[in-house]
Amino acid sequence: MGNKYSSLSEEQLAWIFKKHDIDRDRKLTKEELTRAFNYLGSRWTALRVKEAIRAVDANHDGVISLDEMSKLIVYVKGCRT
Ligand SMILES: [Ca+2]
Ligand SMILES: [Ca+2]
Repeated sequence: MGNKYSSLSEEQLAWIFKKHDIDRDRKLTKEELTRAFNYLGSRWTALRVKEAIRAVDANHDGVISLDEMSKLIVYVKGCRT
């Protein structure tokens, strides 16, 4: 099984995540993150979103802010599926 995310640069991933900030409040909600992961062709999107938020949501407000997004990119690049 390949790693789709690792073939994308950090800049491309940042662009994709920012693009999926639908309401442009500079935060990614669970719903926005779900769309982003779907766009990336992720399997088990709901599970992956849950895990990603748990891994990078430093202040536990349930959304990914811009500074948390840089951690999200590192996290996603480490993903295997
Ligand atoms: Ca948003
Ligand atoms: Ca947060």
